[in-house]
Amino acid sequence: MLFATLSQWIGMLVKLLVTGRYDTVRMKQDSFSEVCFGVVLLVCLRTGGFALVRGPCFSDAGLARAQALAEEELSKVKSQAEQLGLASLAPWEGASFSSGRLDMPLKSGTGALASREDLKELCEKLFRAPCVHSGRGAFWNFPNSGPEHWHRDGQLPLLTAVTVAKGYPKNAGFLRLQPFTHHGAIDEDADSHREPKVHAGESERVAAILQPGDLLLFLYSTKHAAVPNLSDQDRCLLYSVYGPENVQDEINCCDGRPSLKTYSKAEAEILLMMANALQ
Ligand SMILES: O=C(O)CCC(=O)C(=O)O
Ligand SMILES: [Fe+2]
Repeated sequence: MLFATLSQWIGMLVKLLVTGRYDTVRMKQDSFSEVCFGVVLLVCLRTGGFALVRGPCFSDAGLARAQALAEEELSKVKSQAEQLGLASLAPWEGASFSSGRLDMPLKSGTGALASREDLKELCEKLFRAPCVHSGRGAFWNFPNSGPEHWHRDGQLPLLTAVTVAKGYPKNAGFLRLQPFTHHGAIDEDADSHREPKVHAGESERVAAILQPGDLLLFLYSTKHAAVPNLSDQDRCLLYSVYGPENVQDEINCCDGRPSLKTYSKAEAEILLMMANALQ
């Protein structure tokens, strides 16, 4: 696909734009360097608010290293929860925005969670500013997680890059995204917390079902949903955030929100009492 002729590229672009099918772009491992490919990605992101690149975009070793890191951190979170007597309140973190899921930011990353020059360059074109790899982590979605939760990550000029290191069943709760809902797009006013109003002319959701090494790119302002994980596997999305040097996500990133790491035993007891009272 990378070596397609110009007319094939134009045909693909039209197909992407007209049919809203974002799953046809393919790339060679570890490289976006082809000019055309970068242009297609930019067009997808600017028009639709996201792009799904069929991989492998990361090496197997890089995926395995990142997955191992995410699993190691998850086991630390679990043992912290046990020490605080909060194990029954899975998935344990104040950082989890809806039941049965966990956004687990990481301070540093390796393999598929390390900084990538091609993603930085893509971001620089997208935001027309010098960009950095400003955050990374894992979105866990556990079996029987809570109901669909539509939202935007915010209005900051930031780009999230997501991949998976393992093959999961289709019903493992992959992200849904609503095209044309990002900042400046036709449906930028679409209600962040409601499902797409298709009868009112808004676009239908697109399921980002990822195979190992695929790459999903989406803007912070693109409306998307966490959905229930109906499989029996812990679904782990490995993510990185890229954006202009001076733009930091204070709310979602490492130090800016409640975490088990900051709870004292006494606070944990209060939390447990409150949770039990709510049940
Ligand atoms: O885990 C998911 O499926 C979605 C996570 C998400 O969108 C978020 O934490 O903002
Ligand atoms: Fe989100």
